[in-house]
Amino acid sequence: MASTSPTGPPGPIAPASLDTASLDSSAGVLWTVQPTSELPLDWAGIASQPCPATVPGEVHLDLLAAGLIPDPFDGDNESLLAWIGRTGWIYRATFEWEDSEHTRTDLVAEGLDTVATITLNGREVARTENQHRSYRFEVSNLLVAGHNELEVAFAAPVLEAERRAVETGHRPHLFPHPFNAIRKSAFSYGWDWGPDLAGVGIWKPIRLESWSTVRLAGVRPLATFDGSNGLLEAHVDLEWLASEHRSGASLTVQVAGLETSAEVQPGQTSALLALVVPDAEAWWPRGYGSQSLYAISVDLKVDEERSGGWQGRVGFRTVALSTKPDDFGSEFVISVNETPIFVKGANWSPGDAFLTRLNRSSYERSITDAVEAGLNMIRVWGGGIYETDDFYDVCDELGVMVWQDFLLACATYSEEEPLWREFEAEARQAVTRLVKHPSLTMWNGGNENIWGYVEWNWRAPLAGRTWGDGYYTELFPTIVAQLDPRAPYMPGSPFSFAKYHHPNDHRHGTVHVWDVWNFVDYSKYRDRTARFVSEMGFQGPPAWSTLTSVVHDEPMDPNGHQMLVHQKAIEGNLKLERGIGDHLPMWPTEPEVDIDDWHWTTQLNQARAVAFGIAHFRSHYPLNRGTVVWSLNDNWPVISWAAVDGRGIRKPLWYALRDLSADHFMTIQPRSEQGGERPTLLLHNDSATPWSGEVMISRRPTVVGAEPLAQQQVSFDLEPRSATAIVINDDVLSAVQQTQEYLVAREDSATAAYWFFVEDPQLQLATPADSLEVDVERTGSGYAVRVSASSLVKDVTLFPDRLDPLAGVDTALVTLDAGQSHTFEVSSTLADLDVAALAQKPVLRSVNDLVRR
Ligand code: BMA
Repeated sequence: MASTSPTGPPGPIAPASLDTASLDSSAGVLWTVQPTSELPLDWAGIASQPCPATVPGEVHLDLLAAGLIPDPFDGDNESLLAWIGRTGWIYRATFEWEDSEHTRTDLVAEGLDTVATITLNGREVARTENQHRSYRFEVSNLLVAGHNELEVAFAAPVLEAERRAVETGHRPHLFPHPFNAIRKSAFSYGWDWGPDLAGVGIWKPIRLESWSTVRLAGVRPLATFDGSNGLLEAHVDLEWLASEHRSGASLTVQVAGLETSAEVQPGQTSALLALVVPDAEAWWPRGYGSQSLYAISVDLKVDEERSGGWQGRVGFRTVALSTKPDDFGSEFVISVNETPIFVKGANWSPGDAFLTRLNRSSYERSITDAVEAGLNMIRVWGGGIYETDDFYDVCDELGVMVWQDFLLACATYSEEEPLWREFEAEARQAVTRLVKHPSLTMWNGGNENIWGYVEWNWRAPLAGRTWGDGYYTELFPTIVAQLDPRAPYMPGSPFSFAKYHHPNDHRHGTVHVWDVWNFVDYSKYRDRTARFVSEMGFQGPPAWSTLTSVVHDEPMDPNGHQMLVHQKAIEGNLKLERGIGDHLPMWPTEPEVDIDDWHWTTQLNQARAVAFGIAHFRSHYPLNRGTVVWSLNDNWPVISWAAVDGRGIRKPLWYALRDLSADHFMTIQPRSEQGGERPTLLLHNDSATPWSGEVMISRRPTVVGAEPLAQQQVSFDLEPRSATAIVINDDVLSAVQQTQEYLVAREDSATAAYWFFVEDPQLQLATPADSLEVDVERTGSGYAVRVSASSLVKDVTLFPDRLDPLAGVDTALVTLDAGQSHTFEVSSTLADLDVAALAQKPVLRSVNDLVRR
């Protein structure tokens, strides 16, 4: 059997003198996949034979492409197809090989999912057991001139996880499958938003690499910034062929037109080349400066002949994380280039249950969703994967900071072998591969594992067995300190950074706020002034067109069978209902409950709940330094916490996030004063320039009359990155009829802030027929829908996807005072969209159409 290479992943290394033969399908190699275990009777006749396969790819997608299985996302096909994860599969390919001029040939597999036995020409090459690693095996002596046969046999992923869980001893985890016993992404076994479709596949490129004498085995460029100069340290790893290293080699690094070289001795396996780039432009997160990126290349020469090369990109910047104690607890302040950043972030899980469908353009779309919502950070959550370089490239270019979890989530983990060595190997590879990305700002030990250990009754069933602490406090910090010393590391999320404090104590470090959603009303967000929220969120259904593309219950019902297949949270739809609480009229059209009202109300309530929380947290800036909402995206069509649904349609929550992330932000929040609480206007200027202006605070009638009942004009002058509170005058605050009056604060550059004295079910609102005029016009790119209000209309939102699933709209949740109007720009390529339908329910919605009087 060949041995693994001592050094890291193959990475983007494309040496000139190295012969590379891709074994991917795109290179013309024909692959098949076939079960190796007995299939359930229903499927034996259908899927037992070899089926054409795609590499990189996944077995579900191969069976789907061959027409052997239905779409796993549709209806209840998820459970129909559960046998795929209980089946072993073998991928086979034949390829032609001509003897290479080089001494050595390696088989390089960038990703195998997961427990695999690789065989070449009938002889075992290696066994692997980690989806998150890449592999290199010498196969020089196994290859033959002419016809070669390569096989990769995968163990059934569900059975293999179960078998390993028994072997390692019971380790508590959330959700049914013991994903914590195997190094395969946790979400693939199903999550509270994701389907249980664990499969297998050669999920990343696979190839043969032939080389002689010496090989560039890894390049780890560490780039920092000293205030004016860029500092580059290129750590280079080399692999030598023992028989051939009689002469040395030379290495050259180039960046920004500068160059440095070093001679390396025969057999020398590492080298460090450093360069200073004078007056470099720093890389900044968006909103703080530009995203300057510098091309870097590394060349390896032996006897004056180029023998290898590496190209990449770096950005010069520093990152620091302060968790120092203060009068309120422990702060959590991230600084880039010594500038504290206010974080407006979203959690990220893989964008498709089938990872190999993701590519640079799908990443661009999703990260653009974050950027256009005004976000500046994405947290790559520990139940997913280390994303491809495309993902981090896009973040580098768009200035989105990445908080990267190591891949552990919601579970305890064995610290014994084989897991310890697998974690070590995958973490080393991940840090080595990702270190070049300036967007990669922080490393985090894992998701909710420390919190779970402390609070979720895991200790008794663990019976003293290891639970993962060694990874968070020993292994990962050591690896980050060695390989990416310029990036902060934290042991977990949530985490308190304070001895003897509960890891989810909101006064210290990071907090995950999950009592709201699971147990209590969203008004409880105001019970804490968290220092930094790394998770909080609320569910809502996907767009109607997305939902009905996979749920075909007749009639559509929140508790229909297929609907519940697409709702994975424990008692999810009950929590949706409970979460509406007193905030919105509950199912207004009783007794004929209307699924359209359910859909609008639950989507609206999702946006409202999250907005309520984030506005509160942000109003406590600078005590609070940011919120990372759960979550940005979905991996299939599902009722979930995501702001953008599984078909890429922005839910109302997305539009709310955009308002909440604006540089100029206003909110009215209760602030205590003697004897009670007083609505107070808070302004936060999260921009690099001063914000001066005038804000008009008015008390207005909801229905009768268009004139303000009281007004207060205030001038303000806010420094960059600063906040202020404006006391609202008594006469403005004192509503005569709380059910018929409200406050609104308006300023030219900010979204208006509102204060209602009662919840919507008590609020007097005119019906849309009595309050809203709608005009629709065809435009070059679709339709303009102009709405004009004659009295208060709350949260006007358009759902053009109901008429054209590919349609989009620029704005949502627009509240209009009497006399105001707004134009929605609908993008649609359909020339014959039903224009009348655009102007009414269920496409055009508002709170007013939920209130019946
Ligand atoms: C947290 C996350 C995820 C989960 C979410 C919603 O626990 O870390 O595991 O999907 O809450 O329940």
